[in-house]
Amino acid sequence: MPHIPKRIHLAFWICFIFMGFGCKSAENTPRVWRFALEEIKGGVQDAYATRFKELIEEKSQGEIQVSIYPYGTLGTSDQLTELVNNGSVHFSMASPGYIGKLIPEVQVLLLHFLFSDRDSVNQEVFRRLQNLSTFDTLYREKGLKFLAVYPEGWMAWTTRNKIEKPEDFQGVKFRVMTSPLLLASYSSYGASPVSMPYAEVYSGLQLKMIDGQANPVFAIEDMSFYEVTDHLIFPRHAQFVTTAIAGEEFFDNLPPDEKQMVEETVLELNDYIYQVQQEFNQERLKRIQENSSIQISSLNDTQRALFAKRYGPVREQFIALAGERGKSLLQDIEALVKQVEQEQAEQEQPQNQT
Ligand code: 6CS
Repeated sequence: MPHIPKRIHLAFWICFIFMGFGCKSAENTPRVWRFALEEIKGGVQDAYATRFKELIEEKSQGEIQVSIYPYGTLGTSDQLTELVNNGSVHFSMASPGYIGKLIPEVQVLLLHFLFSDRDSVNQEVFRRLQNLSTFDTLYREKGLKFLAVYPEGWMAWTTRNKIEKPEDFQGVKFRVMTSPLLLASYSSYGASPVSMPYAEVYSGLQLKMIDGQANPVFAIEDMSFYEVTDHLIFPRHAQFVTTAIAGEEFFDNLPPDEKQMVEETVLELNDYIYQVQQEFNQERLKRIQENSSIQISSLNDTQRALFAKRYGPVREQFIALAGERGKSLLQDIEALVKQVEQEQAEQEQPQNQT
């Protein structure tokens, strides 16, 4: 009888026990890609990952399966990035509000009054931002593969007292994600910003440890923040932006056809997720109105201008945090927004009659 090394005996028994007492060949066993989210089930990130899963499973003809881990199952946003970096998780979302601590330049996506006030312009800007090679370089320096950048909707403030002008922020303990630029942003309005993980915001508001927070409407509904605040204000100062990432080592070791499959899939998701976030934000605003008596208001252009004026010096603070590469990323985005605004304005002009 041939000698069988102990390790192979062990492998056989593990296989026998865990695979239904019949060892499937490795070829027939689907590989699992793990995708972790910073949001709970039913949110925009979940819609993104669910469509990614459907497309990958279809394109790989079931050879690859995608398992989705919603917020709360694996850890905080910072911990998810670590898990992707060490290969325990293959994909995740990495919002600049957190990953900006690790990659300061990406905080450009948190700047207020940077994007257009027009949704059609922003949709096109985000589509083109996808091709900026700067993101790829910056993420690779941290062992991550940048896959996509997309908005999840306009940020709204939920607060105890109404805010209409920067002075109303005086003494307001305002919760932000952990990026230093967000702390600087709300300090510029006179607030007292506090960094806090997403999962603690509801109890923070309820226990009056904080007086307000900013998030897109779908998240305010998902996380029930409207239950513990009195005002929901639309300043249209910024979009909530996130990025989708993979582990660099994992991605680089994929066969070329699978790399291409991932890259094609994220491009296909661009327009899809833009529509989804618009629908989710509209639907959930209705739900909030039906289920609460929260006061809903919007800042007018004059009020927005007062906030924009106060915000001016924060751009310099961003450059101090993010250096030359951050500065040129900012200039690239500003130029892109201007260009798309101009293109769309030209398209809307009535054609000259001949
Ligand atoms: O405020 C936050 O921390 C979170 N907000 C959203 C909409 N997504 C993820 C992030 O963790």
